[in-house]
Amino acid sequence: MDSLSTRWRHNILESKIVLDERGLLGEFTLQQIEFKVKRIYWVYSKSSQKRGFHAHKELHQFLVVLEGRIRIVLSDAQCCQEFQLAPGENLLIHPGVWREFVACDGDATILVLASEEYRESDYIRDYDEFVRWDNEVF
Ligand code: T46
Repeated sequence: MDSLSTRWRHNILESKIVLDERGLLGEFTLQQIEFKVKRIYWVYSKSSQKRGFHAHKELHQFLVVLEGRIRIVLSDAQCCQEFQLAPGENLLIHPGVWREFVACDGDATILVLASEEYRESDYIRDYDEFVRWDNEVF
């Protein structure tokens, strides 16, 4: 399990964004990501629809906003931190934090690079269970 300080090292890593009259091109390199990527998935989120409401026990993620804007709140049993992300602003999320996110200002699409394959047993989807787990592990 990661230490307390590692859990809260949620860096925002910027992508290169090239804008012209045709639209937008974004770029990031895998060197920006500090774990080996085993899975890539994407989420299309309708405006104002809340998603997340879970924590991961082991999973590291690199979240890339492709389109739209999202507001994401990361928390442990004691405190929380809010981020507003638009294309070009990518968020590194470490295990052990509860996350809730919502597309604001219209729909949004995010791409997620993940350190592990999908495993439902890595999720804690009940907040009270998360608080108990948080108190035991950290
Ligand atoms: C996260 C945020 C940012 C799969 O079958 N395979 C997958 O790779 C994933 C990620 C999910 N699923 C299934 C599990 C659920 O039955 O897809 C369904 C929707 O997943 P969930 O409700 O967890 O979706 P979000 O948007 O709340 O959360 C997702 C990720 O699950 C999670 O890891 O951090 O995006």
